[in-house]
Amino acid sequence: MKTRAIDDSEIETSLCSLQHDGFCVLKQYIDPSVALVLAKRSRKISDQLIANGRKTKAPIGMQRMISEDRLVNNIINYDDDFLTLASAGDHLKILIPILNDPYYGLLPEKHPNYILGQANVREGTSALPFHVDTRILTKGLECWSMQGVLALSAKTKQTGGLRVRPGSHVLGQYPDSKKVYDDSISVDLKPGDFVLFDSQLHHATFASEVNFPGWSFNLTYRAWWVKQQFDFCKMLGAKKLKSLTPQQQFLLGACTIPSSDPLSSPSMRGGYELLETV
Ligand SMILES: O=C(O)CCC(=O)C(=O)O
Ligand SMILES: [Fe+2]
Repeated sequence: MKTRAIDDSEIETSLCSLQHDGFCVLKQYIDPSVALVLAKRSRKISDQLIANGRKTKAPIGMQRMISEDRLVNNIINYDDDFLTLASAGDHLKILIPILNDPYYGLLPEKHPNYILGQANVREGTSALPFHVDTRILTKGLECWSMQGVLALSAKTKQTGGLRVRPGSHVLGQYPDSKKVYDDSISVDLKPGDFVLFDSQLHHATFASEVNFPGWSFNLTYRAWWVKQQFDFCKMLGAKKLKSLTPQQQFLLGACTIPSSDPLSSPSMRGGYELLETV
């Protein structure tokens, strides 16, 4: 799965946008034609799961309203291209200064020490009201959770695209989900474009006005010490895990699994040498 290289100067400008606006857009991070293939594949995987009676369980709370949309949680479990996209590629470099624990200490320098929280595909049928995706909010630039939306189809106002309130990531406030904010803007994405944003950025989605709403690959990355929403290592199994690079395995949580051994060290973190035993 080929992603575009992101050089140091683009990392710098992306970090500036993230700091200032709470989001940045990587244009054509994957080839548009590849994105469209992945959109088709998402639809097919969703169809197959539904046909086999394996519908994703709905989220609890406000996000329940998207449970009727076509979505596949943990698409990385069904398709290796999505697994590679979630766990490798230069977008991970942009997140290092934001999500890395500077005191982790057990990995080579400049390797990510944050982990994957979620990796889902969704067809943007219904509108999501303004919300944030963290349970606690920090004021200012402090950030422990980042998200990515990789457009597999065009994502616009018409196709159920994303809207954000630039700068709202520093407010340390929850948005009012009943409000449509005047300072919000639409983040129009072409197939293959990738938006990264702070999970504390006030964001929403439009309701789709067309028969074929846009698909997106929605990713969450979090600091290593945040409880993982899914046990990806168990989900994928040892054989699949071992076929991946140490960095990919780390990202899936393989070096930060809570121990069930009462005698083990309470420091939940480890280096790549732990991978021998997972
Ligand atoms: O599908 C999208 O564009 C983003 C959805 C979203 O904000 C969410 O699931 O929290
Ligand atoms: Fe969200």
